[in-house]
Amino acid sequence: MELPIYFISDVHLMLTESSEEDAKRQSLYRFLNFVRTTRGTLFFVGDLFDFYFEYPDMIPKSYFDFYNKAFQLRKAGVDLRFIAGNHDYWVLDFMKEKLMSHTYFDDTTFSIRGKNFYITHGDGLLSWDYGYRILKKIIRSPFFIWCFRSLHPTTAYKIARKVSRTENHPELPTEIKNKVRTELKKQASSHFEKGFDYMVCGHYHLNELIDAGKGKLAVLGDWQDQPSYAVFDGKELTLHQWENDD
Ligand SMILES: [Mn+2]
Repeated sequence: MELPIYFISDVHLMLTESSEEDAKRQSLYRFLNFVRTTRGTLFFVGDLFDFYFEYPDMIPKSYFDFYNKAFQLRKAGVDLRFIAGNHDYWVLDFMKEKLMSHTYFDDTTFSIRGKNFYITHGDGLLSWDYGYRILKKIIRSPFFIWCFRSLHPTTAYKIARKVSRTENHPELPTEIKNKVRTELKKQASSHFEKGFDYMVCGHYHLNELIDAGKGKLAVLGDWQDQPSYAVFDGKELTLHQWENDD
């Protein structure tokens, strides 16, 4: 794996056009241009798309400009890695082989320059999230996927637009944020006890780099209104606000 290693998550590229979406994409593409100049590796740590469900012969057209941009990066030698999130788990060969160099359907780990990384999208991690873990099993099951794939794509995407609208998700209240942070720290500490130095996760949109005992936990932000990225330069993992502190 080539350095530097970048991590972004929860971009939630939308199926529907809007001025906010356009601004977000332009900001993302400026970031991708920047990554293109440094080369290295870029991890999309889940929920890159607000909804992505690929068919054997079809891909969603709303993301055409992103595909184009990502393809340019790959051609320029950037190693693109995709961790499937709860909004974009349903990828087939277009995403896995044409666009990304690696796709992960579960948590992944790697070691580089003596540092051990634990990477996860993070959905279903919270101890009280029982209902969600059951739902996760269902919507990732081959039978559910087979049923959904049997729907006409227009119908399938109509349902998905209703279910996965992230723009309506309010920011978490401070009290819940604190509870989530404490729980994630606990999870991270147990990984650090096993010898990991860094844990990177998405999903919770906290946009924070947290010291948790022997290691550091990056809970990435989203790209709705606080674009940020984490980067490992070979020495340490840092978190940056894109176009704010760069
Ligand atoms: Mn998520």
